Amino acid sequence: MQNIVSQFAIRGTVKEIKPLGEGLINDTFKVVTEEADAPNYVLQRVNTNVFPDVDMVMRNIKAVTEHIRQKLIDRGETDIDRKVLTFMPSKDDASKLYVEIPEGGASKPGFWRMMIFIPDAITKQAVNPESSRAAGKAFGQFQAMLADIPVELGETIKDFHNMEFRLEQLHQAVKDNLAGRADEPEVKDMLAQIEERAQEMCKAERLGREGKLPKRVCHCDTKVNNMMFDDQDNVLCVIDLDTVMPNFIFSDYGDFLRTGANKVAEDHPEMSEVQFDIDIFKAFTEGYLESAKSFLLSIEIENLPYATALFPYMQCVRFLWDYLNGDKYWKVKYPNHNFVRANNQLHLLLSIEEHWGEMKEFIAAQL
Ligand code: GN1
Ligand code: MG
Repeated sequence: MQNIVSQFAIRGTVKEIKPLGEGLINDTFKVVTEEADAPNYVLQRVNTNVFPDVDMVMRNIKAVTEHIRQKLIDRGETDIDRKVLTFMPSKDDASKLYVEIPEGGASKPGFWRMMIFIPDAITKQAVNPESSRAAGKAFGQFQAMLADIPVELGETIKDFHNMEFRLEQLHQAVKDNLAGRADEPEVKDMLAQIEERAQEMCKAERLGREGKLPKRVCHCDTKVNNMMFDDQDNVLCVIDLDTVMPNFIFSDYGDFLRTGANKVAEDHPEMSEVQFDIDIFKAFTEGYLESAKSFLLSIEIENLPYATALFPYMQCVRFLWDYLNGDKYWKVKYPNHNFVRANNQLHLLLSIEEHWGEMKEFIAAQL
């Protein structure tokens, strides 16, 4: 790994390289440097099964981080290296933010990148109403800052949050039945619950086709733990930028609530404890609308309760798809881990459905 690091234009001498974080997709390490005045770094191997076009991913990230950096400078912000990610260029080509390393026996090389490690910052697995409000504001600002990005971003995972496509994938997985799990009674029950809601949940794609709903630059993975906070609970920046791409704004709003407003973790196995936290919903919505109201259309705002339901639904479909395919996409810790995750998301959806009226009223009152 020393050798990989040496291919980037970084400052300082490497003292130590150790695993970092709990990402389910990429492999992540912390690179500690000797010198007190040199930053530490994050080193990451990009999962090319999930992100086949690393060059596109890194071009998107370059455009996004440079655009945000310029906005922060224009606003007179200080401490900018903690407020936007800084990716390190390759030594061979300063315009390239990754290196390719041949891997013994593999047909494709490994793709690696490095970024500055943000000091004195934490990620959270759970939020309280106050940090949710801050997160809502930050994701709204993230979208607002990127509204005038001058380049068209690529779709790094095709049809990533396309509900119609995710349902087709699930139907295919049921047919293929690769892991022999499609006939389990719990799976059949879950499939029935999914089908009942399929039409309603594909509303965004329909509105998009009718030209009523725009795509905007979104983060598309706004889980609670993809945001860094300082020790005062202020949001520093948004991380995990691989999925930044044009999408319906429901993606960022809905995926945050899917994780932040679940009273337990997304793989918590005790279903009676999976509950939607309406206080988190309210705080996050207030923060989000505060920074996003100025550019959102009323059709986007009206459908925020739909977005809240959509993401647990979509994640249920995706986890079940992976379970049926034999756990090829997400790392699992035990054999039915993906089924537990899917069931957890379904229970979150059921709890959200009980709050439908309250969510609608709350949003109407913000306008
Ligand atoms: C993945 O990479 P990570 O762990 O932040 C996934 C998200 C899912 C999430 C579920 C590229 O996110 O879409 O919501 O797992 N990212 C990708 O935990 O598939
Ligand atoms: Mg993450």
